[in-house]
Amino acid sequence: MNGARSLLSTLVDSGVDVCFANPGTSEMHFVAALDDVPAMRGVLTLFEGVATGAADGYGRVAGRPAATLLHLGPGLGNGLANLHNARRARTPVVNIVGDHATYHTRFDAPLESDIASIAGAVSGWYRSTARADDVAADAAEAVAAALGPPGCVATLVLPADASWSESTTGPCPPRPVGRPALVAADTVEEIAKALRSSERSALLLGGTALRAEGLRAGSRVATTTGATLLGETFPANLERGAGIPAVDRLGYFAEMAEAQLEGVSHLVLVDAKSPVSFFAYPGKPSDLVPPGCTVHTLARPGDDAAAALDALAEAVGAPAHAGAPAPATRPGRPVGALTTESLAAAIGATLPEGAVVVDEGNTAGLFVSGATAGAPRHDWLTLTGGAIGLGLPMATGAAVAAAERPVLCLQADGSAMYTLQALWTQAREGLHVTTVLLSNRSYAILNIELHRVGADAGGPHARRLLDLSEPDLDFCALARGMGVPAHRAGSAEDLADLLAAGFAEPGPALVEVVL
Ligand SMILES: Cc1ncc(C[n+]2csc(CCOP(=O)(O)OP(=O)(O)O)c2C)c(N)n1
Ligand SMILES: [Mg+2]
Repeated sequence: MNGARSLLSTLVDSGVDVCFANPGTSEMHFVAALDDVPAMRGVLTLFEGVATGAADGYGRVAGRPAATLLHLGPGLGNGLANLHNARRARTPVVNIVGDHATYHTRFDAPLESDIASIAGAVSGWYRSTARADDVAADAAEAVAAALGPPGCVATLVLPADASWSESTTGPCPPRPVGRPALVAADTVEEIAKALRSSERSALLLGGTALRAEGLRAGSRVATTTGATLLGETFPANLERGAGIPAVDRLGYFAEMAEAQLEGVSHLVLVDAKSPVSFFAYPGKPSDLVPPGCTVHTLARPGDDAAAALDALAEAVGAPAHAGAPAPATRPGRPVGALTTESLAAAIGATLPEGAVVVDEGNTAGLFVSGATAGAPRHDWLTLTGGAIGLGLPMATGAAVAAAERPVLCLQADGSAMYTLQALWTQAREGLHVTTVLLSNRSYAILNIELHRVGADAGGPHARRLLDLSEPDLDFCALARGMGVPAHRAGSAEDLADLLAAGFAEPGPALVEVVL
């Protein structure tokens, strides 16, 4: 058995059985070993940003890592933006980066590059394997590191000679996986005391606290104490819909978040960061904690946030059935012209039970969250790190992780063009993803930001850099060219029909909405 085969077997034994790959010469033994270890599903992506975004989506939905296979520093670099989003989401990912054979490094061949520096920007764990005999143990360690908790991107560099040389050790058994830490009782008691005071308080839930269990406990605390229940702006995987308590997510624009936090004297962080403005704006604060507000940390990343919230609910004397689950209400099927409101209603009217919603809808998707608040239970995955070009890849990975669930990808046009070739992988793998392509033919948010940062209104040269017309992108033609059936919705009722068909039929579909 060579190093590559010992690596694949170890990954599979450790629960990593999907690899989103874009290989090169240094990875050929890994590729060849896929036929020796058929339990590993290799999924070809046509750009590394698709591989890494898919691994992020997979990890967020499956709760365990997928592997990537990337080609030296340049391949890893191509995948960096979506690894950045994965790092922010604390998604478990095992990055396998092929490298030159160890003895080849000193010749400084063209693809020789500083992999460690590139990986350092996103990796919570990093190792370059020295020998074939080390590959399996390193891989088992990488999986355990990726799982955390909290999850992280673990990068294992695999030199070609470690891959092709004989492994005398063979595969390595899985490493024990860490468990979420329990929050100390006195931390809970101290926060309960603050919440029992007459001052205004808010709970800010993020990360793992945004699953149903944490939301139920958080809602019990909020309804009992009068605290406001808030969620972070860009959750990794928010569980929502009928029967699950809703959270108001903090607004993206600082003034919206400031209004939500106004007058709060106690802010309790639950696996969430203290709120800051997404960008700096001249003359505006970066720190969004109101003056005089005390920030308490109930749970940090890696802590058992749901258990901490449960303990807090008990400590404030919340009855078991306190809490405010979202009622089952959905908009009627809309008719008439397609607008940001009517497209949201079409989605709200049709979203099926158990859907995974991947939200890179940006400005045109603004109303979809509200229109789906009472839809059947679903998951909501967002752009955690603000690096656009995640939606289509993340939907791809989510659909691989949950083949039995429909995936809705809300995809803004500008962001779509970064990683459009994810559609080809969806077609090839037969993935059940329905993409709503929101074509406003603009970097609309940047037109808003242009004013907000205090830059000039923008002359024709400035506007040309924020405009996506001339030529208009034909997303139906682009999708069909990659094997994905596509239609342009002509009206709101048309969109509702196309969505219902997309959700009902297996395989990918794209619906273009021109706004
Ligand atoms: C990797 C990366 N490159 C560039 C940007 C800057 N950026 C933020 S939003 C945006 C345009 C988004 O346009 P689109 O996806 O069409 O959404 P819209 O604003 O039109 O709703 C750009 C280029 C970014 N956030 N991330
Ligand atoms: Mg746009």
